[in-house]
Amino acid sequence: MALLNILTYPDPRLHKVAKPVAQIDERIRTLAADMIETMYESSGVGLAATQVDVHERLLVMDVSEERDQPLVVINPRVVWQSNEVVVGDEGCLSVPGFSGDVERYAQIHIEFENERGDTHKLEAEGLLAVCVQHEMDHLIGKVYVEYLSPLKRGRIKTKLLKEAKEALREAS
Ligand code: GNR
Ligand code: NI
Repeated sequence: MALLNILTYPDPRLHKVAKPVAQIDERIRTLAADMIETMYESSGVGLAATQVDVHERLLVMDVSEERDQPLVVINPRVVWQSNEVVVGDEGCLSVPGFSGDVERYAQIHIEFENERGDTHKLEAEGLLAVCVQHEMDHLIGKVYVEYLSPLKRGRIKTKLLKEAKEALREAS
């Protein structure tokens, strides 16, 4: 098991489009286990491979209170989404210290493979539905800040760039 480095916005690698996972093998199972460990360590409810600089269609989630129900989602496809939408305040491990309102489908059904290669269907609502959409956005290179106003996004970008520069200066 290993903790992985999470990319921080506005890192350009967060905008890369992930390719399908071609083969569900030990490399993918190890990556998924490391992503789950990293997600728990960071107190996140989800983590997409894009955020750890792996550009393959893989994400992990756990919205349970007890943090004991990790889900590994490989090659997800949306099979149904509700007409109903919800607006909620979202955060992202790649955008530390900020949050903002985003509109999402209230319910969404996806199909995917798990780490053993079995096909599953997930019918999600509530936080799980929001999280699925947030993570699937990461896989197409989209970060939630792109849904915010240019003014708010600009402020976030400037502050995070400044923090990254300060961290570099302190490290030297
Ligand atoms: O931990 C997370 N919390 C969260 C809260 C509201 C909407 C989406 C999320 S996902 C986020 C973890 C993360 O950045 N996943 O990509
Ligand atoms: Ni995120």
